Amino acid sequence: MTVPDEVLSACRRARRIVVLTGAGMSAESGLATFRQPAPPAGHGRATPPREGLWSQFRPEELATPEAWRADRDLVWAWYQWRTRQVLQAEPNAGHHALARWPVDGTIDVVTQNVDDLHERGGSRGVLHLHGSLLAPRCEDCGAAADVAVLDEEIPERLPPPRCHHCRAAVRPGVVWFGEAVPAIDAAVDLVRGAEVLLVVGTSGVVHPAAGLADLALGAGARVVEINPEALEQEGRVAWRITAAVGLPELVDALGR
Ligand code: BV8
Ligand code: ZN
Repeated sequence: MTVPDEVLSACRRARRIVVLTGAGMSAESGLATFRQPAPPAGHGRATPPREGLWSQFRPEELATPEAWRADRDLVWAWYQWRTRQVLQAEPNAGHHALARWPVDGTIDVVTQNVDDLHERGGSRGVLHLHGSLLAPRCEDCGAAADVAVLDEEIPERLPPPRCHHCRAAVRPGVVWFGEAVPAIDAAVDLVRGAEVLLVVGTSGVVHPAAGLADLALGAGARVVEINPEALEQEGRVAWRITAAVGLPELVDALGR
């Protein structure tokens, strides 16, 4: 599968490129996406989907302040289980490709993901729109908390640790549904200055992140959807390929 000419020529000409990634970026590292069944065959998950209590919930039901206030032990255990999955996963060829982009100073990574695979794949200055599993913080004073993840099976309920400063509960360092997205203004500035927006592995359901592609189109940028699924989004170049196959091909072609 070769890189479509219009993708290659747009990336060759661009002075600034923003890459907006979603859960599909980490699918080939074995991490489950949000709205999809298991990753494509051959990309086995790090661990099978959780049976038992959590399988009765959709992520949107647990990833909210209401769920946290209603049952901190359930929500904390779910996030610890997800964090353990991330720590057991490795960056894939797509993460590594973005870190070796062949033209200096033209690429900024903005991710919806809460894993650290872009950083472990070598990217610097990654903008996390939805926070990070690796940055738990106090729910009251906001102090960063240093939390060791259990290295055995995570129970279905686990009381969150207490803040060293004020003794309130430590919460996951992510942005929940219904919470503001502090990094969105920085992401808007980056997208406004880009000639190309590569949208990799996102279903474009979650706002305000999903609005960045329309913002880019409105600013005259070329928007490329890198996704094995046909999303049929107006005005965008659809490159039906997975992240770990397409991004290395693009970076290799740009470097030739
Ligand atoms: C806010 C952290 C206001 C937590 C996450 C109705 C309409 C529009 C919007 C709303 C609405 N009702 C409510 C809203 C707002 C809401 C929202 O958008 N809801 C959606 C569900 C409709 N948004 C919010 O609440 C946001 N905040 O609006 O605040 C405000 C303002 C001021 C003051 C107070 C409040 C906050 C949203 C952040 C939520 N947090 N994550 C956690 O992770 O637990 S979002 C969560 O979804 C993840 O971060 C994830 O990244 C994100 C988006 O999902 P995707 O990444 O797209 O993943 P998905 O599975 O959907 O798709 C994967 C894609 O990959 C697929 O297309 C697949 O084909 C593709 N793929 C698969 N394999 C591969 C691949 N692609 C490439 N390669 C592969 N191998
Ligand atoms: Zn505190």
